[in-house]
Amino acid sequence: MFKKILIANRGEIALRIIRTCKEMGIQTVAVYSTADADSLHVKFADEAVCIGPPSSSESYLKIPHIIAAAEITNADAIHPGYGFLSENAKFSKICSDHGIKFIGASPEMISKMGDKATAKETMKAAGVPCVPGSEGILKDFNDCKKTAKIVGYPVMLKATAGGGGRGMRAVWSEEELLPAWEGARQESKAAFGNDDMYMEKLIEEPRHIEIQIVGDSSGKACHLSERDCSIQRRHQKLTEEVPSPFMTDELRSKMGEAAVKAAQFIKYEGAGTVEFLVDKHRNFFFMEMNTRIQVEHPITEQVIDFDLIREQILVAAGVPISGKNYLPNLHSIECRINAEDPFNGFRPSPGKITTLHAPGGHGVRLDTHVYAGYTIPPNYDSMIAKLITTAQTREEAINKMKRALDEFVIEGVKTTIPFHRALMDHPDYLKGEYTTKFMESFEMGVPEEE
Ligand code: MV4
Repeated sequence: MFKKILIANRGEIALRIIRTCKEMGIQTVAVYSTADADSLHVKFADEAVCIGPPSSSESYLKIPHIIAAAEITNADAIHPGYGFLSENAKFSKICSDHGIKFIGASPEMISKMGDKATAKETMKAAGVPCVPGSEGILKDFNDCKKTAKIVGYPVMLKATAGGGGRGMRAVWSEEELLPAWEGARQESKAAFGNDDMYMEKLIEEPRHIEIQIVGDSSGKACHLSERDCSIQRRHQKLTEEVPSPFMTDELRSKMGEAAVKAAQFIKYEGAGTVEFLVDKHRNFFFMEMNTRIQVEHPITEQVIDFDLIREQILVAAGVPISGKNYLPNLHSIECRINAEDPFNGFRPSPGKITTLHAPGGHGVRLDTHVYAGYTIPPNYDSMIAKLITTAQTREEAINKMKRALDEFVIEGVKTTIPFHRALMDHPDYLKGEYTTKFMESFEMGVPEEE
């Protein structure tokens, strides 16, 4: 087992990893930028190394600084968390070249699943349902036009180096195809240095339902049920829940089986997530595979009483998994609390937190790194807390979330707490009737008097 793990991340996920390491008796090393000198992950770790100035590119993304921190502290493993270098094949390779265990996927796996057209062709070969579309990358515009005719409009053009909605265009008719093709390729070239595109039939008003999987070095894999992540704004998840209100036992078993088949086919090691699009007829289609721990992992942990970070560490240390699948027997909801103003286009609202009262009580979990007196730096992602409630039924979990949000006091900065509180009163949300289109029609009321 590892003696010392360096956490190459910040904020709530760094704290989350440090907590599990402490419970496992593993020493921890935090890395931090000068903007995070007062951050809790620095205070909670056994050791801490400053790796650079506030900008991510000069600190949390600076591979030589992170490797140097691991070497001077003699860490034998690195946990990348999510975001930053968590799905960077070069970083995974450099870790193994330095004899440091990367607690995540191999460089080959990251590259394979990171190339979306390759990931899809791999899943097709594994027998996982995929959206009808092009055979891999489109050769040129003629191929694009021909393929669209065969697939039939509307179609979705996607950048193979993209993901998370970047470099993607919905095309409803042939007239729109050329500008969409050129626009998507320019965007993808600029963002990823790669303008290869593939095409899919557009699935209208889909739900985003993902399956958590774990695989080990012996080739065993299992699933830990689904998470419904359909409520997103500009491809940013806002709230997630398990079980999905759209799920049936039959659909869960089919999606779980497909996800495990995918993991076994690619010999996936570690924790991963297979994302699916689900249409209104409950047909499901492979969308993307993520080779990292995800922000929303706590709702899965809550319904099956599991520690996913611990699982990642054990698998990375070569400990075999049991291989049994897990079905949810509770209901859990996560609300992502961001330092943003929901009454002004969710614009970021960094600054000093002057007052903080954290919610608590039975079935309430708060994963956060912030505290009264903490100054939220403007340099990073705006998420400051994840509020998770768990209960026997969806209604009880929603009621608990309402009560917890009403208790949650943060002053000094704007937050999305009022948005989540309004969401918990929205009739369609309460009925569990929502798709990825939900936020297009969601309006915030007027703010309460200060
Ligand atoms: C789609 C789609 C409809 N049809 N593919 C968005 C980001 C990336 N995960 C893929 N996405 C989509 N792919 C086909 N063939 C609709 C989306 C989509 C979406 C998917 C999941 C969650 C939110 C979304 C918001 C807009 C579009």
